[in-house]
Amino acid sequence: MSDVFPVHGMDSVVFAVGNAKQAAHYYSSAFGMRLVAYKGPETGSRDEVAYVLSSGGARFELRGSTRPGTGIAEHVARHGDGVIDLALDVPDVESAYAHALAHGARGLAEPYVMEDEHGKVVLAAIATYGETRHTLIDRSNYSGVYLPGYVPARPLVEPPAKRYFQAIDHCVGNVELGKMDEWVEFYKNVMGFTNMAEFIGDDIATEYSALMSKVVANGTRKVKFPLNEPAISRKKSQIDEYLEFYGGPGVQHIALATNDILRTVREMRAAGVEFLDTPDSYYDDPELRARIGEVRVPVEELKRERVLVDRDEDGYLLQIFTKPVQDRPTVFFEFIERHGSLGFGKGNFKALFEAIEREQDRRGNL
Ligand code: TYF
Ligand code: FE
Repeated sequence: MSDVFPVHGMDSVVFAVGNAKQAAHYYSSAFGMRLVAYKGPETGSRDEVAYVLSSGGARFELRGSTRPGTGIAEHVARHGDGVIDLALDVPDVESAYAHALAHGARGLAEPYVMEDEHGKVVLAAIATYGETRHTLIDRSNYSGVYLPGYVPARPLVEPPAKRYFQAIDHCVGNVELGKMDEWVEFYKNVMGFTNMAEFIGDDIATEYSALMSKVVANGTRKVKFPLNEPAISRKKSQIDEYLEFYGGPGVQHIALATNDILRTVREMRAAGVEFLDTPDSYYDDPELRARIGEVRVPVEELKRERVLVDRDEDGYLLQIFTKPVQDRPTVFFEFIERHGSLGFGKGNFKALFEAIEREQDRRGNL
C-alpha cells in the first residue's frame, strides 16, 4: 500500500511564550533539555527571539518577542504560553503540501526554501485546529544546528548525566464540542492517518471522563495525535476549562517517551516540576495488581513516585502527568515508558480524570 503522505516523524514542537529566555531556563533545568540554537537581536532577529532545545530526538523551539505587536506577542496575549506548531519531518514537502491542499487543508505557507552555508531546508505550513499549525519540513540537505538564521548555542545549565526523555510520543489536541470527528476526518483525508483502537466514547465519557477522545496516527505509528472534545457532564469538563482559558482549541498535552520514568520523575520533582497525585488506593487495589501482573519494578516503587501503569494485549506502559506548566490551566506534559503497549493508558483514565478534576476543584471549578 502506498503512503499518500509519508512522514518520518515529529520535527519539533514550537511554543509561543511570554518570556522565552526564562522558559529556556525552565526546560533546561527542570526538563533536562540541552540548548542547541538561538536567534535574537544579536543575530539579526530584531523582533523575535527563539531558543531551540533538545533531549535525544525530541526538540522544542521556544519563541518570544522583544516588542509588542509581533505575531508571537499577540498569540501570547490571546492564549498565554502555548503550542503554535507541531512540525512534521517529511521527505517531500512539495508533494505533502499539494496533497494536503487537494484534500481540504488550509495552506498557511506555500513551499519555500531557506538556505545558508550549511545547505538548504524546504518548508511549508498548513493550518490545523484553533491557531495551531503543522509546518512540513525537510532538512535532509541541511547540516546546520536548526534553520538558517539560528546560531549554535551552549547548554544553559549542565544537562543531567542521563536525559529525562528521548522522543515525542504523542501530541494531543483539544477541540470544541462536536468537532472531534471533523478533526479525525481532517487527519485521515489530509495526511492519510488512520484511527488507532484506543478511544473514549460517550459510554465512558458520561460515566467519569467528561470528554471524548479518538486517536489518529500515521502509517508507521511514529506520529500519534489524540483529539479530545468535551462531553456534557456534572461539572465543567476539563476540556471546556482548557478551551475557556486558552481561548479556543489548541494543544493540550505533549507526551514524552522515557526509558526510566522513575528516575525522570524523581529528578524532575527535585527540580520543582509538579505532577498529578494518585491516591494510595490506586496501588492497593487488588484488581489493578491482578490486571497489571509483573512489571519491571515492584508496584511499591511506582506508588512512591505516583506513576500509573496499564496493560493491554501487546504489553504494558508506565505513565505520569504534570500539572499545567504555565499560569493558565492549559498545556501539560505526560511522561510515558512503553513496554510493548501501543495504547494511551485506557485503564488509567478513571484515576487520571479524577486527579485532573481534583485539580480543577482546587482552581474553583463548580
Ligand atoms: O493521550 C491520551 O489519550 C492519554 C489520556 O484529557 C488522556 O494521555 C486523555 C485525555 C486527557 C488527558 C489524558
Ligand atoms: Fe497522552
